[in-house]
Amino acid sequence: MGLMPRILLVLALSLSTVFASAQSATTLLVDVDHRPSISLDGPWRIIVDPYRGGWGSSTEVPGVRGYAANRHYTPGGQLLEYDFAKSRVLQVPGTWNTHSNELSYYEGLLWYERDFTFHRKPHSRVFLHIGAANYAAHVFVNDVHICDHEGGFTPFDCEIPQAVKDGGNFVVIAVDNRRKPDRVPGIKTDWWNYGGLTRDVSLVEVPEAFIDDESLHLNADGSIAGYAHVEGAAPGTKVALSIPDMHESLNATTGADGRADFSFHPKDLERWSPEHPRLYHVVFSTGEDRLADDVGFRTIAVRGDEILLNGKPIFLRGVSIQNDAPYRGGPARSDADAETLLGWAKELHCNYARLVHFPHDERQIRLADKMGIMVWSEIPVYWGNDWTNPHTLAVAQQQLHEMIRRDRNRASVILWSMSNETPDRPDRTAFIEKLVAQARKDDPTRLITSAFAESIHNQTAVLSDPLMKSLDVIGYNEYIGWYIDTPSSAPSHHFEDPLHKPVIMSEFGGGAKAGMHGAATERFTEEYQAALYRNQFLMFRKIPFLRGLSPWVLMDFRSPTRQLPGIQDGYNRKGLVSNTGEKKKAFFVLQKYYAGMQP
Ligand code: GCB
Repeated sequence: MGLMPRILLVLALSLSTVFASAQSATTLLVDVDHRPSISLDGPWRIIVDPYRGGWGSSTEVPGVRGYAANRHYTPGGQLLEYDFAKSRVLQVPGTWNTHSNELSYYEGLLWYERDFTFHRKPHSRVFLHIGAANYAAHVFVNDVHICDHEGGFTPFDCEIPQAVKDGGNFVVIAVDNRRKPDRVPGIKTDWWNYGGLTRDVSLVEVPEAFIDDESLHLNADGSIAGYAHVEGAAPGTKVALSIPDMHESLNATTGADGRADFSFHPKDLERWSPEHPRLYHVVFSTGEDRLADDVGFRTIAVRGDEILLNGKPIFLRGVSIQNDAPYRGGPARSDADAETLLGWAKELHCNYARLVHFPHDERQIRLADKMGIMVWSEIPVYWGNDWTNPHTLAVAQQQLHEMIRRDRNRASVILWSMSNETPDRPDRTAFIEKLVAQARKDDPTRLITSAFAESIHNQTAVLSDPLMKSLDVIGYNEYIGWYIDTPSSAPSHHFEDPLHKPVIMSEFGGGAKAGMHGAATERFTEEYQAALYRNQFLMFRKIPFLRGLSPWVLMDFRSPTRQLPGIQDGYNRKGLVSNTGEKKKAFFVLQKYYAGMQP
């Protein structure tokens, strides 16, 4: 066959292939942990695809020779230039960047495939729940394109309408983690861009009418209010709510919007707090569907420059936590990872953690609820973003929406953060103010914040970024003693808060290589880092509106921009603990400081 007929044949085959048009995935299911599901975690087959040939067409739409079809090579069969069944294996959840040296720096397209058996119940709906795929995902079941999703750190659900069969099935997911200016985050970050299906993947089957969203919170007047949203229900559908430990059983009916609203005054409520992280088992039910959750009840508010938990002023004794996994590396994704990270925070006597710079694994937030650690949760609007690009804004808004929807029932979460260290310019301010407005609408019960980069002149910091006026709490990152000035200069610095809002020192710190000792003036020694912390504490005494601290950072984490040989070797070394679990001197300095601050 000549070249021309072959091209025509491929074209004809491509056109004859029928693809359901892919809807963009929207997060639908909340509280998936409390639903029966079929885990698709474990070994998946992968094909690394830097030249993007897996689409099987010149456009990024799957063609007949594309990997989505999951065909198998046979010597006498049709030409095929891939075969998942013969390809290497990668564990899900996980990342390809820690799979092998060859993939350590890989940023691009990679295809995952896995077979599964399924027996569908009558009158059900089936969703593929993906805890997180960094960064863009294109999902196919039995060669039907079921959805696309953008944003690397939040869950999404793709409905599998007809494609799933009784018996054997396969799912192919193309994940693409190229950094691009219009993505969120943009091109430059101080963390590793771990690509892949980084969190759990499961199949969730629900009845035709099911609870896709629910929420309960405590109001300032002592009442509890909330709702369950029933997808696929006619108006007037009954929904029951039961909270056995409160001896509460209530009924409500759905309105035209599918929501059944609840409101009641609990008797003898034990409020959630770090000292007493009480959670109540709550159960919503409607028709054949039942959804349980474990929920704490507390209020969070600001009064002038104070933060009030349950009406009383609090100080946030915290630490910043990146999502790297202790010991193993790669993204944190297991109960053990969450227990180690938050366990160290508890050892430090923390009552708060800043989880940066993107929504962390849901397990960490659920554990924070149980351990009594208040949480700052953030979307990756970070450093430079494409402030005037509507697509970029839409992607940031989607990540904000998905974060709030996933974690809005966690009492531990007190702060939604819109951004970190963004430049003071009008288009940035307009961009983030849109996010603030959305967060207030999606969740009027929490405080809104952002972290700002230091802006210090003549040892004076005036908190005057125009974005600050839209926020409830100001986060300030300062690196006095590391990027600017010397550690011992800290106490002579002066802070002004013209807006009279509560301020959290959302970052401060310096690098130290675990086990490296020397003079307190020698950078990267444990002694330098410890001295830096001691000097910061002297400075904090003179900031009357300071309401919390989250030093940078709990544990050393991988970052491609940290290249000092023998010291950094690809890690940001500002951890209080090394990535292999060694506690540095500054860990104990902070521990003692926080011990002295406990109520
Ligand atoms: C910052 C950033 C954080 C960096 C840190 C550092 O201000 O918010 O993402 O990792 O400084 O180590 O420089």
